[in-house]
Amino acid sequence: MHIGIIDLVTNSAKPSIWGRLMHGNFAGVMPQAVAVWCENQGHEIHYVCYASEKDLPDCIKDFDLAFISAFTQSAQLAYALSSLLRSRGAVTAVGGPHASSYPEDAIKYFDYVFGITNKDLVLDILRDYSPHRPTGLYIAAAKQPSSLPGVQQRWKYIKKALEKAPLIKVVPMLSSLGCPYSCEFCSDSSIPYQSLDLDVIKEDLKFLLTKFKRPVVGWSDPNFGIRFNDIMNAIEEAVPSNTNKISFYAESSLAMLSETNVKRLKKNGFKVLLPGIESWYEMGDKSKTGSKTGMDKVLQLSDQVNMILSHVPYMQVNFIFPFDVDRGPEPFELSKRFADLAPGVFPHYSLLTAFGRAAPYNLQYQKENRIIPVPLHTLDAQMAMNVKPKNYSWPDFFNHLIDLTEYTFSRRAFRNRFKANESGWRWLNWFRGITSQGIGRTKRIHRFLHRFNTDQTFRAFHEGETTELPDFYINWVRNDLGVLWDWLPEGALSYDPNAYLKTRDKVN
Ligand code: B12
Ligand code: SF4
Repeated sequence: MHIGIIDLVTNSAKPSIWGRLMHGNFAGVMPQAVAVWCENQGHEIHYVCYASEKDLPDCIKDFDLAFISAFTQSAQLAYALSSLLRSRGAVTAVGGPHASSYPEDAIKYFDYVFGITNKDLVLDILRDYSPHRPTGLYIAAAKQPSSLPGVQQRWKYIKKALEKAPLIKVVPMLSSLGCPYSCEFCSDSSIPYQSLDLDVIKEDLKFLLTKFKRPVVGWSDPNFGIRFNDIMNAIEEAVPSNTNKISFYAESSLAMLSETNVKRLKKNGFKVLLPGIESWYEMGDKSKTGSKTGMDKVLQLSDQVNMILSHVPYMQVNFIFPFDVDRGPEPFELSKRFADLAPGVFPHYSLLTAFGRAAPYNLQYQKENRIIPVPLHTLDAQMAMNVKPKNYSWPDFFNHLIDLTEYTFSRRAFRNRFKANESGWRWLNWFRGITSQGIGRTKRIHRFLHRFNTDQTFRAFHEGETTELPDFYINWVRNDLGVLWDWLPEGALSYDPNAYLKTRDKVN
């Protein structure tokens, strides 16, 4: 068979400067793993990392079967692409965060929708890939795969994706799946933690040293380093310590980042750490702050983060607003104090988003009738938000967010960050700060807030008084889809925001 594997790493036909430089580094491990599994069965594979509209001609081939990998923010792009590929005779399948979060919507536009996926599930489809229309088939394995193809096996696909990353090339690797913590908003809160084969990881690291002078590896683990000593021993066996031959990036929890562990990370070439604080009032277990909340938590974590930054040159810390415990200006003011006390960190603010059935807690929001059906495409956790805040009016919330973002991307904050960072890294923070990751985002949120204040229908939609989609959202999707807008199936901008509550475990 001629099989297409398309990884949608953006949802935009024309991405920002940051996106143009970085999108090639956002390619997922799973689409590449699926490519390896199909190739090993003797099929002809065409892998595409879709990073902008320029890649579209590469996606439109005469496939027998096409797998599309999509985050929810790429849902409409995936639906449009599926309808275009189906018109050329392909059977289509979707996998990735969107398929796991909104399977009941995705089955309207794909023949197959993959939840948790392993090799057997993919091979089953290769044996019988008959079309399922108008309603697709949702399929999911009982548990996460126990192994996945390593870098050597995925190499030709990794190489192809990295052609889209002109500046820094980050190779995606995984050392574990799932997580032992259970943060209410997270898709991994109910997925048990498991390590992947350390021997494969060692071989992969040695292999990478033959491919790049100084490889950069980004660990895609939901929470890297849970079995800290095991993974460090494996890295040390493959790459001699203190040589900085490979640079590593990882998302891990602060609970794991004690000074002893951080020193070992430094020795092994870890350059970028991205822990989540998420909330000043909750999730104390993963930051080892226990029952400490508010300013006590700010003081403890700013100390810890400064300690980490004295060993590892770059840190982004992730926050989510507004949790149901958040109320008034305090959570935002606490984040400002944190920025003052830990000026070297790049703060990343995500908006509370209930991605369909991704996390069990989403049922609660659905029960409370608080989910607003903003188009899936706009769910990037950056500007549009689909959970009605519990203790804020919409304008109130966005005013607080703007105030915080302006504070942490003010001239003063830029200066402080610049001074607190190591030489080369300070420019990365400066650059991120002036793009859509910092000041650029503030401007966009301002425009968004302006709508709440001036457009009655926009406000009514967010208050749940009407389900009629404001033109603002329609235009947003149309602009981003580019020429694929014409292929978006009718009705594909709307969906049932409470489908999880209605169907629970059943999708088909
Ligand atoms: C690593 C990671 C990233 C990396 C790498 C992304 C990538 N391309 O894989 C980076 C940093 C680039 C990233 C970026 C973003 N991320 Co992210 N990220 C994660 C993280 C931490 C781990 C995901 C992972 O790789 N797990 C390992 C894989 C093997 O397991 P899995 O995800 O469970 O996948 C299983 C199935 O879904 C299936 N599957 C997965 N992909 C595919 C593909 C095919 C073809 C098939 C058949 C099956 C299949 O098989 C897997 C094994 O069972 C999760 C959080 C988490 N705790 O899971 C968030 C998460 C996936 N990210 C999320 C978001 C929102 C984003 C951003 C929008 C953030 C932002 N505002 O910029 C961007 C979007 C980037 C994009 N490509 O569009 C959300 C997605 C929710 C959703 N429904 O869309 C998550 C779930 C976090 C959350 N809020 O809960 N992310
Ligand atoms: S620690 Fe991270 S990966 Fe684990 S459940 Fe919490 S947010 Fe998810």
